[in-house]
Amino acid sequence: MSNRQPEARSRGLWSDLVPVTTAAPREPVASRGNILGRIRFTDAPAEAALDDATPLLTTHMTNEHVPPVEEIWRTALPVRTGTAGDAVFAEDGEHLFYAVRLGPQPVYREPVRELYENALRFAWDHGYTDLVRMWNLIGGITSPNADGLEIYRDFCIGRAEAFSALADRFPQLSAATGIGTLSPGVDVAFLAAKPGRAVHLENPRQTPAYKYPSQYGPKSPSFARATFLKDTTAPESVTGTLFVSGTASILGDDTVHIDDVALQTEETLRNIGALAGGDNLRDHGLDGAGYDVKDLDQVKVYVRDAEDLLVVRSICESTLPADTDISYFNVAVCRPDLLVEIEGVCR
Ligand code: 3EB
Repeated sequence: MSNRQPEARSRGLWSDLVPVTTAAPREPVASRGNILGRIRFTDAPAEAALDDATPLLTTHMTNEHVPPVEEIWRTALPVRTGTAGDAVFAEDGEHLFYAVRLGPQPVYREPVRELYENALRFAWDHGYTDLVRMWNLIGGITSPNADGLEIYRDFCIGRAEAFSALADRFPQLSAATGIGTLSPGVDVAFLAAKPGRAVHLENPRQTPAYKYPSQYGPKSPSFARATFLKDTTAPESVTGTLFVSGTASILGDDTVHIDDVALQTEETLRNIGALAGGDNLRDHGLDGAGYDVKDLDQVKVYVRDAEDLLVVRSICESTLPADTDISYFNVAVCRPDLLVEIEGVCR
């Protein structure tokens, strides 16, 4: 459990990854605050629901190889929660957490378009006009849908259609994760903020995902490589939180180090270092900010093959400080040749 978070934040958002136990988790002092939303990574999916009066998304992402964990997003501000159709949400006047589960579908395109349009309209209508972080947890991600199209590609079409329908309101894409789960269906959660604090970043080592060539699917994935959320809207402010998207062993648009999980893990960590480094932040107008890969915390590491868990873990543990909060998952990645994907948060 990381102790690196300051105790009080006036406008920030922070998260913890805590083990799921039958007893209520003991909360570290640094984690006091109000819960905005939770994502429970466990052994079966469930409808998004208000649980203990807070939004809870439950996704099937643990098996016998990894323990269940809960990601808890907190804020210092008072929170209002509610439901919107099948979705659950919480807002604190500065940030919105929204989560919804879409059950198994023969073809995902149309229901995903509808889910994303509803979600984006909800955020807009409540004044949370800047997307900050999206998670797309996709069952059977590299398996075919009822038409024979890979489910990730099918999903990407519906998501792209929603962003295109709402392009006047959401012209910018935020940090995201697109990753496999262990049950059919799609679990979506996102964080959004009031206008003026979010800056979206690309990676100098990677082609922007929205410009991927069509060999990876009829519609390119709709996400940025990272989003920096400034602590305040003051223009001179360069303090904030960097939300690092799911990052893989991709250079340009090519998967590199096919069949070599150790090299894929090291390349992924180099990609994160280049993305979060001071040069890249300066290139995106964030002068004075910048991180090292060692600053990555609340890390989620997705490993396709269970037999690779040990080697990935040993590389992550030797690269990141001992007090880093890291959780591992044994799930498929969105390209069959990607063996590992890593995401996290830098402050
Ligand atoms: C990649 O770089 C790896 O579709 O939302 C990473 C992060 C990936 C987000 C998404 C996909 C997504 O293309 C896959």
